[in-house]
Amino acid sequence: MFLVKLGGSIITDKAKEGTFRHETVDRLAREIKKANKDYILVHGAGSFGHILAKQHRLSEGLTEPTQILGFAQTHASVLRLNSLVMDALIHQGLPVMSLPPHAILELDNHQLKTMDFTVFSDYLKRGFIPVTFGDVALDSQLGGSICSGDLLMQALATQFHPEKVVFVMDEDGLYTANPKTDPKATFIETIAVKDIPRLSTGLDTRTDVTKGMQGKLETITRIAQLGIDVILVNGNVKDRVYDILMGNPSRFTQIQGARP
Ligand code: IP8
Repeated sequence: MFLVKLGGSIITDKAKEGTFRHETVDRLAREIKKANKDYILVHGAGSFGHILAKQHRLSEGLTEPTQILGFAQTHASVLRLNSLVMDALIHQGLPVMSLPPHAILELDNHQLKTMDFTVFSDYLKRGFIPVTFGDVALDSQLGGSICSGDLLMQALATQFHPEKVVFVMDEDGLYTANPKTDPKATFIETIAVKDIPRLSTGLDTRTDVTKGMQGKLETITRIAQLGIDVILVNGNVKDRVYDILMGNPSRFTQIQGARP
């Protein structure tokens, strides 16, 4: 099984609230269909989630009554994004079933407390493709907070030990420094998970309540420490996702999972 996350920066325009990247998602859905693997898919919230979540300070927990409506509005917005993604996948003939995180898990101070994994395995067994996404969720310490797609990737990788874990993003992969700000940044094709802490990426400055690239590196490290290889690929370039899924040569970063 392949665990694939379509990042929020690839399926939405992160700078413009509620802007869906139709053509890109349609093409990615075609590539996923063409590769014809077993999948669990996860997608980020992009500008359907992060702007509202930041506005209502949802990652700090629910402390004020006004946040309750903001929480519901954020959920409604990510559901709209999810339904656009589901439409694109269904249109390609992929049998996707949406599993909204807030209904199947609980957090405890931002960490996963409980999650229903059986619904994922039951759908997989019957030939479906489970799809889940960055959402708001109840949190036993904070009342409510944010459940990022990256946290879901980590939980699902731990539970299912997929053959490949793929993060589809708007960069070719990892660089020795932040390529958006440092012209001397060089591209990394392969890196062992133990060498990840030496990278300095610089923080992504766009609105991202779940810590941007720095947070992603923490997630990737935890997944690779399970002994699973993690691949980062640019979803803006045609056929890269298809090639990764097929094992064809392409441009991407592979983080080698810890070897015993
Ligand atoms: O885009 C964040 O999920 P992510 C979810 O995967 C919300 O980090 C609601 C902002």
